[in-house]
Amino acid sequence: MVQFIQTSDWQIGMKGGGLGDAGPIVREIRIESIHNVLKSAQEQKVDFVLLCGDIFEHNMISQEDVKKVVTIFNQYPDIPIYLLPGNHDMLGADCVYNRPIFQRVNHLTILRTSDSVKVTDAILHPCPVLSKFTTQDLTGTIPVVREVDGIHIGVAHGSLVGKSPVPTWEDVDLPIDPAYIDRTGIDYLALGHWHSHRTFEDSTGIARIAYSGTHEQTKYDEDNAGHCLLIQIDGKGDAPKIVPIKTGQLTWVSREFEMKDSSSLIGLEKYFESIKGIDMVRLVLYGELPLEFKEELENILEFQTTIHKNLRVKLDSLNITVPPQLEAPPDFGDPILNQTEIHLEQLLANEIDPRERRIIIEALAHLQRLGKEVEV
Ligand SMILES: [Mn+2]
Repeated sequence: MVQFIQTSDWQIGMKGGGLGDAGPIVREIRIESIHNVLKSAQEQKVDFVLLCGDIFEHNMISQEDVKKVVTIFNQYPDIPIYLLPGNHDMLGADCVYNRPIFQRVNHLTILRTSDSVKVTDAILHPCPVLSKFTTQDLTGTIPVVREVDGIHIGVAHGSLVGKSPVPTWEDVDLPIDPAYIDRTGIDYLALGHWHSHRTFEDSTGIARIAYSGTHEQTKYDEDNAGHCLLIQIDGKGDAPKIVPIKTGQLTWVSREFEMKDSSSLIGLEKYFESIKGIDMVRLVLYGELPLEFKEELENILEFQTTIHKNLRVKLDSLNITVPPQLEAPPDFGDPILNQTEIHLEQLLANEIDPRERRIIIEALAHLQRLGKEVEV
């Protein structure tokens, strides 16, 4: 019997581009959540932990971040760790794992070659990434082991060809043939690279391939991220037991919200009330909102930035409509303001690009506000 924790894609040192002020918070939490992975290993008393690549975001990672990760490894000295480099922390002259600090971690083994490694009742078959642009099947080095004793586990980092839910780069990048299980007779293939947890069956319908996904979600469009896997295989040929364990701390939500009129603001506030515990919020507002409610919308959104760690709002598809009173310009009692008003109205009448229109409408709104102040 063999029992282990599978994890991958920690992407330590990730910039978190587009997350604004939350970038540094997300970076620190990614490091903290490593504890959730290794604590699970400790609690479950597993034989080892398997890291399936992209532990670091890149090989030029700061030594400070490296030391943070090694410090955590050292807090779990009884757990053997087997680490397969991926495409972000790829093997080569500048590989992060060439740094001397890693040679001193006694319970850490870097899987640098495709030589098999025996660990308790299991035989690991590592498939290290040697080129980011490889078109050859990464698992091609795994021997046929159908008649060989022991529980055989392939360890790789790449994309199962044809299994990506959407046809994206993930489908062709670092290819892995899903039929390899059937060809080689290995018991299980542990994969990294995709950030979502996924399992795949062999030709007999037994799930023998799994991505753990990243231990802590990295961006808005990932689903089922933030886990490690507890894998148990009782004996050669037995169906692996694959149990996801939650390790991620941050909660994410991404949603589109339609604005119809001013009552939509009440709906928006209710929605925010329902997601107040969520850390990371991405909102796409679309539809129409009368100009006079734009400031209230801005106030709502500004307040929400104090509730969530990150609030990203896209307003490109929201059409701010001009109320009738703007079309009949008021007399500001000031010739320059009046002239500006007429000029902006003319610009608006001739402009069809919605983005440009929004800028002109905003200018008109500011002008009206300014006009009122002048009156006072
Ligand atoms: Mn990768």
